[in-house]
Amino acid sequence: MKGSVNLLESASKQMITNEARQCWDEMQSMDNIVVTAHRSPDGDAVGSLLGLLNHLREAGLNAMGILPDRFPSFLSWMPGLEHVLIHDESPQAANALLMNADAIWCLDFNGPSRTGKMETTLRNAPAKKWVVDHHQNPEEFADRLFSNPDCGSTCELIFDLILGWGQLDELSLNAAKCLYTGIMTDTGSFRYASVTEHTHLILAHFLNKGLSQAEIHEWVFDQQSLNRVRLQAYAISSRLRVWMDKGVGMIGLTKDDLERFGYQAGDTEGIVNSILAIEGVKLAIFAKESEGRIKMSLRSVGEINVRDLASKYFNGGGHIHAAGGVFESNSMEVLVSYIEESIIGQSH
Ligand SMILES: [Mn+2]
Repeated sequence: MKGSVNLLESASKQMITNEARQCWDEMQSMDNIVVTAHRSPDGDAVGSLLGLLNHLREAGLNAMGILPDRFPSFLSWMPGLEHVLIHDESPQAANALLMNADAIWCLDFNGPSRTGKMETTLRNAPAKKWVVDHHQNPEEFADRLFSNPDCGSTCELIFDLILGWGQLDELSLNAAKCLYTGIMTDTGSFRYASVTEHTHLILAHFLNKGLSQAEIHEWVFDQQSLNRVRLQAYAISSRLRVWMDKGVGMIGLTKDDLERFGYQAGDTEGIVNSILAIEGVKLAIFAKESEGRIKMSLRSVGEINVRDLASKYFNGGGHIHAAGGVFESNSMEVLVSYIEESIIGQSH
């Protein structure tokens, strides 16, 4: 039997380096620090942003958060959101913050294009750019890149960063709640293969600090609007197609479907995983009409690499088992034909 692992020894090595420590030292003489994350932010994006932001502000640093667009309402309980600007809603103020920043932490994304309309300002900002991320193939735009595609969440990497700074005692319960949330949502509540002993050591540390995991699960999963629950049920009962012999399942929601259930950001989260829960389905495709195009979300189990499928067919990318992209049409029928000709036509 292997011996028990230690929190520091099992941490992601790239987070425990002199280079990572230098970020902390350099921040001490900085006037303006910005922490940002990707557009359509999920639990890991908002969790890592707020985990780091709370920690920096509690240490007396002048740090602000910027999200490209609004976070889903099931994350609105998270501490520190009052220090986060939404770029879509106040572009001038957000752009001014970016252009005046001394350092910009770029969390949970592997290239500036993942920040949508914020991309140009992010590229042009003279600040030092420090990336912490777990997506494959990071683009070379950062002054410092802390990337570990084997890690289950960016929140885990932020925990390791703070661990490497020697500041676990200073990590507050508020910051811990944010980091816990991202680890939870990016690992399907700690079930994916990316979860390690180290992940559980982090969770143990949080619980030891007094974090109530039952509360967080309830806030994230059990506060859904009636519309959202109805939309998710409708998606499964009326919009699911399965090519059982190919092990492929797909749900496509049109603009009309979304409007019928008063769609809010985050309402379709999790639908793609419920497709994968069907016995025999190895590839799940979720499609959602948005602004004249169709946004694609792909999940797989086993050998199927959805990052490759997303980049080949939907101009996208992501992880091996979770990826996304775009289909340049607003017709679900056209999309279904395209999928049948391309992906379904192939043998998996
Ligand atoms: Mn993530």
